[in-house]
Amino acid sequence: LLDISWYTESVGAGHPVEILDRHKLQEQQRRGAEFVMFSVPSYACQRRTSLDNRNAVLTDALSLLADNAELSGDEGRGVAFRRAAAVLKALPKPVTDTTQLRGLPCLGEHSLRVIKDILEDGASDEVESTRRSERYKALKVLTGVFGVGVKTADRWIREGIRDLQRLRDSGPALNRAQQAGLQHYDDLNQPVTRAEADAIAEIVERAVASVLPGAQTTLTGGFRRGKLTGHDVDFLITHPEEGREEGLVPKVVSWLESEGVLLYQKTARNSYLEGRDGPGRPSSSMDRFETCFSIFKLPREEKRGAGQTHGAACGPEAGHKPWRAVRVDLVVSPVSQFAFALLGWTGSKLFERELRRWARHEKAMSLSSHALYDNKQRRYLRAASEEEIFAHLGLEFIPPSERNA
Ligand code: DCT
Ligand code: MG
Repeated sequence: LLDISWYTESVGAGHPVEILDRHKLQEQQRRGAEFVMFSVPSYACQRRTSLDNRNAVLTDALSLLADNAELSGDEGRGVAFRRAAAVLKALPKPVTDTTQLRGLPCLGEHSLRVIKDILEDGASDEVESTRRSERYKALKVLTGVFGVGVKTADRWIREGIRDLQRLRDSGPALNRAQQAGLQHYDDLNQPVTRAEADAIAEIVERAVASVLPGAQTTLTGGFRRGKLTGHDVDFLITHPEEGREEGLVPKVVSWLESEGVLLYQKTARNSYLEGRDGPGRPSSSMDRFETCFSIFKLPREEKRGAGQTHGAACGPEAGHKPWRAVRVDLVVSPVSQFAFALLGWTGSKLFERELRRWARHEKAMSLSSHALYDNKQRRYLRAASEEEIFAHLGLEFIPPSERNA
């Protein structure tokens, strides 16, 4: 018997429950099988979730149902499936029997049924029929176009547009982002590798260093969590002197454009100085940083290293163009907000959501990518590092590589 009372010493309001199912245990022990009971705290930000997922078959299935719920506009159900998947991602061993899951948080009836079906039958009918459904497939393809959200995809489907060929042929009005998304569809749906992320980082660092010496560029998003691939590359840029970072994005964009690096870009000015609600409580969940959402033209590996960024210089060879399109997000933060921005942009998305939920419900605080506000003390809590933010929140520090919830 391996009793993993995992994380029971964890801080805060996690309520680990350990239930021993004696009959099951005895039976399993008689058969010589290893039977493990699991126990985890309820918020993902109280747990360590590495990339070493022992329950990928189950979490893939639940993630597909989460995707489907989100694509159907049901965010609540989507989050429920994501939370369930995140609990399984945090388990140190593969689940072999649903009785091992008794007492675990966030596993609703629906998720448990799916898990049970997969453990007992090898597959869940619901998951497989969703995977095969025409509507799900069409929504996946259409929202796979950069710039296309669920509402647009849904409207197109109602107009009879279900695939890229129809989208190209029937020619509905596309905005600039969607045009670029359609044009570079294949590239943008091919995972970005760590080597490509590093090559992009080099370009971004050169751009930033030449327009604002002393500015610092940090790789964030999934790559900061140690992922080997991503759907884009995320950067956070700051300068040690408050205010010097202002207006940096347009300068970086000009530099990148003059080097022929950009296939598409949309910049936004910062807006955290506007409004009367203060930086900790933005009216929407959107960040208010200076940002650039872009598509880079990255020379293929064999073409890199020669300082060659004008990919057009090498003609397409037998259908193999010498560059590829990569989504890149640049975010600029004043140094006073840097720790919050870093925490907010490192993800995972669920980890971020759980941090904010923990702050609100357990600590009466409002956390954003800009600040942390204590609703009881009615003041902002400053932090110069991620560690300080976790400390303010009464949470054990979780390093980026263990925020893969
Ligand atoms: N983020 C967030 N809320 C959003 C958008 C982003 O909290 N609405 C945070 C969480 C992750 C980070 O920003 C970067 O976002 P993505 O690039 O979408 O996520 P990722 O973890 O980097 O995933 P991928 O590896 O696929 O790029
Ligand atoms: Mg990313």
